[in-house]
Amino acid sequence: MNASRYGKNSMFGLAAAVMVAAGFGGQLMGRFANASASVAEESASHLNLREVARENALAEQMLEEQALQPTILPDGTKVFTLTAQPVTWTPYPGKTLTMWGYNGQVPGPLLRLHVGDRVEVIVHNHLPETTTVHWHGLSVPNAMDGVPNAPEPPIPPGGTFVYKFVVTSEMEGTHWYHSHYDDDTQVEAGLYGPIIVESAQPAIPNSMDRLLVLGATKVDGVDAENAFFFNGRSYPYTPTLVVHRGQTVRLRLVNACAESYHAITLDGNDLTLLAEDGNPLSSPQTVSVVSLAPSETVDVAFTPRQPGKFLLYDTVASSLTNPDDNQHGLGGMVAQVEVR
Ligand SMILES: [Cu+2]
Repeated sequence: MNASRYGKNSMFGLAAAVMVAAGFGGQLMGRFANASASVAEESASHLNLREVARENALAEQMLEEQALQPTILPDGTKVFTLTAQPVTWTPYPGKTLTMWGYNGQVPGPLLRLHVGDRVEVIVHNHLPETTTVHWHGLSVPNAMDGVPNAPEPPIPPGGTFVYKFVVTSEMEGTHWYHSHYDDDTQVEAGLYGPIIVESAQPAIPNSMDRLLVLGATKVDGVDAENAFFFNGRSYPYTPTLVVHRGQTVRLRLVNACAESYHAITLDGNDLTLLAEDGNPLSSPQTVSVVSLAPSETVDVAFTPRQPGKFLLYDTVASSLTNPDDNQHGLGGMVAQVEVR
């Protein structure tokens, strides 16, 4: 449990609830008490399974690029609401963490924007710490880019700030948002989410768009990132990408890890690099591995020719295990691509 890392005393109640949900409470009661403990344990694990199913569904929706719906004001302004708050999160079997997320999920919801949009993002801070939101890759006005006291003060616990900007054509492509207050700690806690600014460029024929946000956190009190996510999930909880033979997938990858580089490959398929940090390449390159520095985004395309199940994964071996998980050999940044 790394709950204390992201919270103060008020979080311990939540951490205890998490332990019960994960079955720890049942184990303790079983050791010291009576038969009713097994009932408690069973209902706790059911609760946990439901919660895992909810988290897996959120990762699937993000893979399919389902976005947060804005409220549209009479003048056309799109208003999104993000609430930063603690969230219990089970990224892989047997590991329940207290993380910090937007709107109860890690990563925060996808924001889909269009050139010309007038955007307001209402950010409520329900965390025990100050926070801000930075719009990575979007050149928004200085007062709106979420750098604490440059010039706007950060959002205190219990506070709200409304970020306002207009989407310009230079913002097209794959980007992301994240906390810009105590960045490393708050981003690793889960305060990040993807942004897609729709491109005016024509879509690839017979294609589908998919999105994977790479994330990492520290569990068990270590100093370096040691748990790795696609869309907030570690293998085997990562979502499966289903595609038909001959269909082109435009896959957007966002490296929201505060510290770690990743190098993504897909067995049985080459990847064609289309864009970096939202900027289309004038001559797309075909590679077997695509590297992402911290904060970098890339768009790649692939067109599978043979049916089967293939692994999409980070070739950095340290990202492929789950701390404390002795049952599954493979973990972390691995997802299945199923070609039908
Ligand atoms: Cu940034």
